[in-house]
Amino acid sequence: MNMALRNHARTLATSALKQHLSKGTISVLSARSSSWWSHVEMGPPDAILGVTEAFKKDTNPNKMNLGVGAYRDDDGKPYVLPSVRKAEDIVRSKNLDKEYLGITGLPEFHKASATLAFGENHEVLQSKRNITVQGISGTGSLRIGANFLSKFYAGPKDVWQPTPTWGNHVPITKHAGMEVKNYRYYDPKTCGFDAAGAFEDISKIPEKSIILLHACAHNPTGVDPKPEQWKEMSKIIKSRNLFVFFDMAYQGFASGDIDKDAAAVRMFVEDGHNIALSQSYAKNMGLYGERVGGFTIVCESEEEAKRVESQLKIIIRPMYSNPPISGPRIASTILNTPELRSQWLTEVKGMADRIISMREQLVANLKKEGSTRNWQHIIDQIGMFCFTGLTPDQVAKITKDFSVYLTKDGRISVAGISSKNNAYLAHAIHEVTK
Ligand code: PGU
Repeated sequence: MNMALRNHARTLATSALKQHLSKGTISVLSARSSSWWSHVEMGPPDAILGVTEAFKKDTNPNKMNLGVGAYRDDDGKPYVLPSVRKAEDIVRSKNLDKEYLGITGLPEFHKASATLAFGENHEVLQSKRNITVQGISGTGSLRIGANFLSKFYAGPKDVWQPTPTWGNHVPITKHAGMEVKNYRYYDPKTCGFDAAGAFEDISKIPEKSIILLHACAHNPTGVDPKPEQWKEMSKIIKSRNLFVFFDMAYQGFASGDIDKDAAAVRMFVEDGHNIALSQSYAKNMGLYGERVGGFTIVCESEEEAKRVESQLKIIIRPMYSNPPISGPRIASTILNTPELRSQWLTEVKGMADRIISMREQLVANLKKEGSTRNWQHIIDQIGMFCFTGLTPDQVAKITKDFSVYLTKDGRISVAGISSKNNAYLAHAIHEVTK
């Protein structure tokens, strides 16, 4: 309804109301005619998912969506892993029912997910001091964790997050009733990890606060600490007695090796941190829309884990009662069937390798375009994303002139590039940066 029409309707409604008032016949109906939601303002589009909405409207045949972190094959098509297809066939052949799961999800998924994170026969698993519940992918798992911490954490309820971090970390934390604080992480001068800045900031975080760490393939920067830098962080974090919450949304995507990518998580547990951990199977199994994830708390003992579990159930029950059943059946079939598991590992490596080769090609193509800028960070950064260093103006220009869509912070999802449009992207980047 346009403004004039709306005003006219309002005038009519007001005069009708006046008539009713004068006749003393005011009815419930006229009270209903005013809107409940007139005060609701139009919100901004989501910083990441909003890019896809804009992309879909573009009619340029050369358009590229490098906004959302979703893997594409070399034809630019969404990729369903063959191991996932096989697992689906196995699940279907069992003719299982679709009864509700328990509040914490599928039991065989819990163990498989925790084993993927910590490694086979890990002490934590053997002493049963972890509680792992199924979450609605990474986001839902983070949210379970945030709600639990908000309710039970005894220290300061500030969650210290890297600058920058995945955009959704902020509202997840705030909606759970906690505050966000930041520590230095990324150095725009080197397009790399600001180790000195991070160490200094972390060493000043008030004792017993909560710190959020990206386990691998940091989003949005693609910059991870080296093993010795992780070790130093673990030491500083221990000395401040901070509670560590790991977000592991890309296990396997950084190096192509699930064990290597879990090294930081395992090192922290080894160093005596009783961590919280969120896992997502969106990327490494390509189960995006199936919403498969896990949330774990490593406790002091089995008995403590039982108590924590009871409270996690109380948190989950009024949110969504119990989680979906199809996705975790697929994931646990892959993880618990040796041949399928090794097929999956090969496929994960294939995805990671294709991303790495897109990085190398992009840098080579930028050189071919005649760009004299230093693009080495495109190769050095890892995982799904590259923090290009494009300014917001350059991002606006590349989208307007070339229909290349990315987030305003200059992040590109390298997984969205193919060998067919790599040169086109290099050309576009060169045109807006030369
Ligand atoms: N944690 C991090 C660090 C992430 O990057 C993402 C996804 C998630 C958690 C949650 O993913 P789930 O799908 O809930 O498992 N980030 C992607 C996907 C789009 C989005 O923002 O949700 C991204 O493009 O940043």
